[in-house]
Amino acid sequence: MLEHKIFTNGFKYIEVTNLHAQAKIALQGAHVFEYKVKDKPALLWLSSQAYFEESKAIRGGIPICFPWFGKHKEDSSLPQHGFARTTLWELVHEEELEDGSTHIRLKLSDSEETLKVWAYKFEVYLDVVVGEKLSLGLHIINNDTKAFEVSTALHTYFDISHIDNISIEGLDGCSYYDALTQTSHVQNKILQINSEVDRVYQIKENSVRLNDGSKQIGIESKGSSSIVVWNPWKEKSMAMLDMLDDGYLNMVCLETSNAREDTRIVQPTQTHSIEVVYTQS
Ligand code: TA6
Repeated sequence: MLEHKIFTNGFKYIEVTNLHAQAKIALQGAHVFEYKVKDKPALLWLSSQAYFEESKAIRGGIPICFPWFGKHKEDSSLPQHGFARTTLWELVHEEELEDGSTHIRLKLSDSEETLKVWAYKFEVYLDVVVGEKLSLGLHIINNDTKAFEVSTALHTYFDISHIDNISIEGLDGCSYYDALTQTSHVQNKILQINSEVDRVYQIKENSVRLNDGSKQIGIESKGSSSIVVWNPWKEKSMAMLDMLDDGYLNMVCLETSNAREDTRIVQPTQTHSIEVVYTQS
């Protein structure tokens, strides 16, 4: 079942409820901000202080970074992580699948506003399948006559029991760029987090696992060979108005991306897709 809902300030979202799970997706940003499989804990972390307001990014869930990840390369006055997460998308398809999952498709295309900050004609579709697993596919189509460069991320915030309890597997031997020190390194063991982390890993296999005590989250990706790991730690949490001071203790971002060396060029008429499937056990 799919319901169109609206907060009192007019902010619109879709609520999906089916045999397997429940999810909430904001039309602004095509932003999945809740997903919960029946009888399992919530997969996504959502800040209790998150803004659900026009033109503001939601702190938590799955922000979509497009057409650039992080700061704009040439113009730092442009919005961090691009405009997709603060722009209204359109729901173009909804379907109940045979296995009881729900497929939702949202669309964003160039407009007078986007052309002012990114001079390309494009269409982007986000396919979301809400089922026992959560799948996302971001399909970027170049409708322009010139090639464009994109860096993207599915900037997923995972809900965790405590930052001290987690480990991240699948990064061993991978090179990473540390955005805090602006230096490059190689990961040489399972990653555990005990201070601020902001890294872009170039991954070797499209499979990463987040262990949280007895809970495990599998992250299987396609069309991506980079993953961003982020936890703001205490000082930066305190500086963010849309996050509690100790919010960092219960979240970690593992972001299937096309970042840094994994930035992509999309030729006219071509499509680039980046996909991820999250499983919980
Ligand atoms: O993905 C990590 C990162 O780029 C960090 O540098 C950090 O600033 C974070 O994203 C959140 O960005 P935001 O613009 O949502 O505050």
